[in-house]
Amino acid sequence: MLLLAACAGSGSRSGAGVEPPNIVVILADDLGIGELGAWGQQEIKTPNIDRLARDGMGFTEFRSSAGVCGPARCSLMTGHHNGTCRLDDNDNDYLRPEDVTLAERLRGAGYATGLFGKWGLSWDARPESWPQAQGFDVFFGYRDQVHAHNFYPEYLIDGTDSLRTGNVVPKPTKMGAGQATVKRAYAPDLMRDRAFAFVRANAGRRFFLYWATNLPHIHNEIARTSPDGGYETPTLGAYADKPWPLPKKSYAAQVSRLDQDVGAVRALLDSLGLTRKTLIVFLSDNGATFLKIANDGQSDIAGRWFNGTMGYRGFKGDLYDGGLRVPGIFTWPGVVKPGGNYAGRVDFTDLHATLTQVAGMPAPSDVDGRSFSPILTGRGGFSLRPYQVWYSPDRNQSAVLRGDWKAVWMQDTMRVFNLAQDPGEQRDLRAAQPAISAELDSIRRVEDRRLKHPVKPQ
Ligand SMILES: [Ca+2]
Repeated sequence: MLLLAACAGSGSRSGAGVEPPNIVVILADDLGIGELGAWGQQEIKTPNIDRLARDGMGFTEFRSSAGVCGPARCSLMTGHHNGTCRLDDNDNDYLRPEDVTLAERLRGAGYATGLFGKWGLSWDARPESWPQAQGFDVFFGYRDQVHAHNFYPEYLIDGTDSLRTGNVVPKPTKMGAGQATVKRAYAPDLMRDRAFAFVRANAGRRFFLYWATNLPHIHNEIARTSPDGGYETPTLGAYADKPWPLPKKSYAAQVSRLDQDVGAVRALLDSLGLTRKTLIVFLSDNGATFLKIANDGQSDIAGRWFNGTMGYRGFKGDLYDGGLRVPGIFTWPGVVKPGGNYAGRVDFTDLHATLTQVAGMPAPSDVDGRSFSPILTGRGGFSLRPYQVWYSPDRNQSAVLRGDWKAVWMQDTMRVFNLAQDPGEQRDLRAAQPAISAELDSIRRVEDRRLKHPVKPQ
């Protein structure tokens, strides 16, 4: 890092001298950072993701841009923080033609672009917000995030059409969610097959694979009634004989299934000779879930089963770090140094600029995020954002992080924490640190004036 710091300001085209790679973004859904062996997990086995981390760089201060999936994905795609994104909460808006997505930037640089899995940034009545209108050549999966709760849906979206799966959902709820009584096809299998076909078809040119799996998300609608507690998995695998309640076994099996998919895509890239030509990014969209599972034998919060938040405060949906801290792994053999860690603070907001620059283009200046591509390539200068900011109007929360100081507003109560001394955000120092509190408050007021969806006066 000293070397990089010395180079800071020496130029923005960090990609110069490095052939732009294929880009594979694997985005897990509600996976807790503590549920990976690479972050200390002992009970769930994730050997492939752990190996991916060893072969590349793990970020120790990677955060989502939101506590829930829609605004996180919006920041990833458009490079704005979740207060200035088109969506600042799930489904409260949809992408417009004037929104420039990462897929559009990469397609402009000659990449084939494919999305497999969950989109979550459109309304069905607004085709201009669908993946094909937002930069993706190929799309297969769920356009709607509620549809993606169902791992055995009756249909998946195939381009602008739909594919019948053979599953039977007798009482479908919103957007094809509901519980299947006939389970013929597991959506993660179908999406993996299509993702791999996309890689094979584009092996001879540069491609961007956005693999936004719904693993290991819970099936919200049946979470409180189904014997499996809502985690839909075709096999319990290595966990079948564990002395755990069924939903806990099912959840572990889902995480391991995700891990197998990561191993499988690496094997595919190896077989095609693309390993050194491909950057793999592994992320989760938000922290471990807050849901209590009725049939877990103890009715505990699922995100606690495997210490999914690693002791950070809160869960998915919160702007405390339990909702925001996610794994960030960047692996590009021959370019990204293996086994490295990076402790700088970045979040999903920075991915659009970073991956645009990795693809050989100048980092865009019309976004909130900053490129950290030089951290990956070791070339060029960079500077991180001076502060990070989060909003969640649905939950009446916001947060600002600057240096080691983080302010969290919940229901208009401001609390201030020093993350270096108190990573669990337990000791409110607002009264003890009036100058710092005032500075954080002034940052939020500046960002309040930029909000895409201004907060209504109370
Ligand atoms: Ca999620």
